[in-house]
Amino acid sequence: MPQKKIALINDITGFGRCSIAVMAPIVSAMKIQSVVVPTAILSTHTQFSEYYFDDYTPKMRDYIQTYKNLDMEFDAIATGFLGSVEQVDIVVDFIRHFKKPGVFTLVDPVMGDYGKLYKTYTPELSAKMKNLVRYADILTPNLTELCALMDEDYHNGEFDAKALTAMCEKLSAQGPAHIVVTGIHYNDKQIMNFVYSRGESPRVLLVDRIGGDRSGTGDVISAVIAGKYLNGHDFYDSVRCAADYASKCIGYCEKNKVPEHWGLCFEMYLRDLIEDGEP
Ligand code: PXL
Repeated sequence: MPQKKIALINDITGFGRCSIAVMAPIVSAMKIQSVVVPTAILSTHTQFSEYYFDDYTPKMRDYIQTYKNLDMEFDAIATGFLGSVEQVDIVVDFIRHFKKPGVFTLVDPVMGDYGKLYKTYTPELSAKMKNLVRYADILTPNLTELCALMDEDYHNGEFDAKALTAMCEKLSAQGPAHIVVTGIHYNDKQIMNFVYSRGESPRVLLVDRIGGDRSGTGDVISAVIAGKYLNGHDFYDSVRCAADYASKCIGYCEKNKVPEHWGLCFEMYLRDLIEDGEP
């Protein structure tokens, strides 16, 4: 079987274990070839008090053009952190060009956390992100991002299953057949992932809550979902693997007192992601 390829449209951040620095090794562990399309280059992620941010927007069209000229093909496209309004148009164009039948798109609408949008998120960019939803087959928002996409108040993160289902149904009608709302604070001991697939009853996946929230968790989760789904697992199973993996990595970080902004020590468990089969 030819090796599968995934285009990762995301930022390159030097320190802090997020985006491509996390996603590329994770999908590689699952024997998938990653093709990086950078959106920005940062020295650290934006949760640090200081970071260098180089917006890659002006270079992206020329960068992508070579893939078009070379008739490059991908099996999946995963998008993450986007740094400018124009970038969303570039990403939409990329998807329209490369999303042939059978190719799936995972959109991680990286916009914010804990009820707040990131500093790089202008209202224009936030509005634009809503356009991208309709190109997604899989959407992986956290609760903050779900609320931002739906123009809903965050309500201190308190939503019941009925409200979550209603929001997912509305979003799904715009495009994505599969949605997982990640990292919902369920109680003091557990975190909930709300798994919605169109036409099916939503399912809840609870994982033990270990310590505080850690940046980069969403990137680890969306990478595992993309890889597992591309390797033929169904959506729920892909999310379950992702939640278990993230949980294990967080456990290691807590045990070793790794600062919360340093991301997840995903390197420690990469071996667990290796899929059986040749070679
Ligand atoms: O993990 C999400 C993410 C990705 N990329 C950058 C970020 C963040 C979250 O803060 O700052 C640059």
